[in-house]
Parts: sequence; structure tokens; C-alpha cells
Amino acid sequence: SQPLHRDQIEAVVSAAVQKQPVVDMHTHLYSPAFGTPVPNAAGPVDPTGLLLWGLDELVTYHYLIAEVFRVVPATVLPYDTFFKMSKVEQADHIWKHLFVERSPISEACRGVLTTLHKLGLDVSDRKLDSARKWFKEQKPGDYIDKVMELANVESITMTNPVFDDGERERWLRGIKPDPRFQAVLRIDPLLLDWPAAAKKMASWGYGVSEEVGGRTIEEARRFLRDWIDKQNAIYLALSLPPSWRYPADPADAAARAGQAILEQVILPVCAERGLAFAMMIGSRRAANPALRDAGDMVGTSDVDSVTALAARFPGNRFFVTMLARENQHALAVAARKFGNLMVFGCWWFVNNPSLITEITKMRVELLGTSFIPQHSDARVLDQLLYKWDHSRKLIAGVLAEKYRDAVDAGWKLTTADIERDVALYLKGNFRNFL
Ligand code: FIX
Ligand code: ZN
Repeated sequence: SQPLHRDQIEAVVSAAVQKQPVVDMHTHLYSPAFGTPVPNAAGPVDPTGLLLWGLDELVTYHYLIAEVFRVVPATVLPYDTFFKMSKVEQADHIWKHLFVERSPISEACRGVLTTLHKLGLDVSDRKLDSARKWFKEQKPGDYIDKVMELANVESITMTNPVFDDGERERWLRGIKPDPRFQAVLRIDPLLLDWPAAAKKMASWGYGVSEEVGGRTIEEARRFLRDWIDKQNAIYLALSLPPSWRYPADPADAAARAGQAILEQVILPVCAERGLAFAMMIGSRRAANPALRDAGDMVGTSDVDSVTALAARFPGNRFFVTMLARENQHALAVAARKFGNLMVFGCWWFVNNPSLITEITKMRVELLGTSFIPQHSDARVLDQLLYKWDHSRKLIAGVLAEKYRDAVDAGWKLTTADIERDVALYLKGNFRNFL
């Protein structure tokens, strides 16, 4: 094909990024088999269901709960009072204060607007009634098809916390997710609170004790193998606080136990099964516990711990993302040193346009095409529509600039070249690393 003129690049990149189906490597979404608590045309509603979707879930996203407590503080509406309100009442409260009484220009507010707009819903009267009615008429099964098609997402990776009772019971009952949804075995307590994890595992019939050694190691490995098989998990994952260090502080017994589990249980099983291990580092949980999911804080983490782990375990593969803006540069540099380290996504508090652009640009400059620019982290199905719309535009903007620089330096670039690279970014790099 013909080399592109520099003036054509922006349009070609933008079309390629729009057209390329995404494999979303980290979400908190579920296939309908996991049940939905959202009233809908297919009824019956399962209050413990895990698939969140629809207007009231969108508007009560925990990002927006944090924002509404800034303008209606807990001294006026106590946290408990808010959380005792129905979903509809919570959504009305957030809508009134963040969308009607002031303009919805934060990224999370804008996300709701983009989502409704993409669905063809008009809220310019600033009322939620007609949109709410439209959502009630949807059937989750059909609605998933619609959202995935509109968002151009081909495959959704779930997060499946095995220490979560509601989740565990569903797997034990033999749930079979829709093949577009793939499982990730999420194991935070195993590394972060071994005594509590061990107690639960022992009650489930695994011969483990608080002391990490001998039989405990074998039985903990058996636990992981069993759950990898049950979920058909495509990788293992957890999130870590900013204080996480590898190697652990020898004076910290809990951290030492975590290190032993990591070195002797998690990584050997990952290696034996050929599975990657994902670490999301930098969230300090429950800085304000009354805010629940909205109460977590960001902290600067230790990139040297990641490089130490990548060096010590060359036979393992690590997906790593970090929450603090301050860590992004060193993390990208670390990935230049270790081929078994795959940098991914702009996670949570760095998933904002200004930071996505900055981080993506820097990663292209340091890593070329060899990283995964984004995951959605969607908790509500419909959020795929805005998370990927916003990210696609920002990624395309960065890539267009970088391709123009190459063309200015005399490189002959074709549409096929661009499409090949974009397929790596949105799908191939993740799949190949698996
Ligand atoms: O640990 C995680 O997977 C985090 O992404 C979530 O727990 C967090 O609450 C979130 O939704 C961030 O986007
Ligand atoms: Zn997440």
C-alpha cells in the first residue's frame, strides 16, 4: 500500500483505533450467569447478583460517591444514611448535586454523559426518568451484546476474588461464564493477610497452617491449582499497598509470610501452569473507611521491588500497573530491563485524560509498541462505552503525533503498519504475554 502523507496520519490512526476490537484485560464485570441486582425486563432480580449495569449503577459508581461527599459533606448527610438509601435515592442525590446544581465536568461525571449519549439517551432536560424507564426495558443478555458491540470490546476479563463468599459459592455451584468473559483468579488475602487466608483455606479442607512451610506450601499450591481449574483462570492477580516491598522487611513477620507465599506458592504455581501474575500496586485501602469502595487512597510505591522480583523469577511473567503518577516513569524504565515485565493500563486515579496522555506518550517513547496502554476497570457494564471511547481518542492522539515524527524523519508509513501496531496495543500484547 501507498505511504501516507503526514496530513493523513491523524485520520488513519483514529480510524484504526476505532475499528480495532479491544480485549479488556481488567474489569470488575461478570457474565449474566452471575446474576444481576438490577431491575429489568428479564426479571427476576438477584439482590446478591454480581453483574452491575444500568442508570442507577452508573450514577452511583464509587468514583461519584467520593465526589458527592465533597459537595454534600458527611456532616450534612452522614455516610451511613447515604449507604442506607436505595440505589435510586442514591442516584437521585448524586444526580441533583453533581449534574444539576453544578456542571458535570469531572472525568467520572463526563463518563456518565458519554455513556448515555452513546446509548442514544437524552438527559438534556436534566431528569433521569426517561432514561431509567429505558434501562428497565432491557434484558441483560441482549444488553451485553449491544454494549460490547457499541464499545467494540471483543473480550472481557473478570476479577474473581476466591476469598469472597458470594463469588466462591457461584463457582462451587458450577457456574459457566459466557465465553466472552474470562476469569482471573484474584487472591489478595493470600499475600496480604496469610493468617486469615489460611484459616479460611483450612475450613475448606486444605491442610494449611499459619506457619509457612512443608505441608502448608503443598496444600496452598493445591488450593491454587484447584481454583485455576475451576475458574479456568487466564492469569492470577492482586493489588498491593504502596508499602509493599520485595524482599520484605525481615522485622515484619506478616510481610515475611507474604513473601514466603509469593515465592513458594504463587509464583511456582504460575510458572508450572504457564500463567502470568498481575500486580496492581499503590492503593492504600480504607483511608476513609466510611466511604467504603470510595475511601481508598493513592501512595507512591517502590519500583525497585518490582525489578527485584522480575530479576529473581525470570521464569515468571508479571503484569504490573501502578497507581501513583510519580511511579510511572520508573516503572516504564524497569520494563526496558526485564522482558518478563509487562506494563499495563492507567489505573483508577491516573485514568484521567491529562494523565492518560502524559503516561501513554512517555510509555511509547520508552517502550515503543511493547506495552498495554489501557484496561477499563469497568465495574458497571455500560462504563465500557465511556472508558474505551475516552481512552481510544487519547491513545489515537498520542500515536498520531509519534507516527508524524517518524514520517518527518523520512520513514514511509502505511495504513497496514498502523493497523498492525494498534492491534498489538489493544489486543495482541495482552494475548501474547498470556
Ligand atoms: O483493586 C482493584 O482492582 C481496583 O481497580 C478496584 O478495587 C477499585 O475499587 C476500582 O474500581 C478502580 O477503578
Ligand atoms: Zn480493578
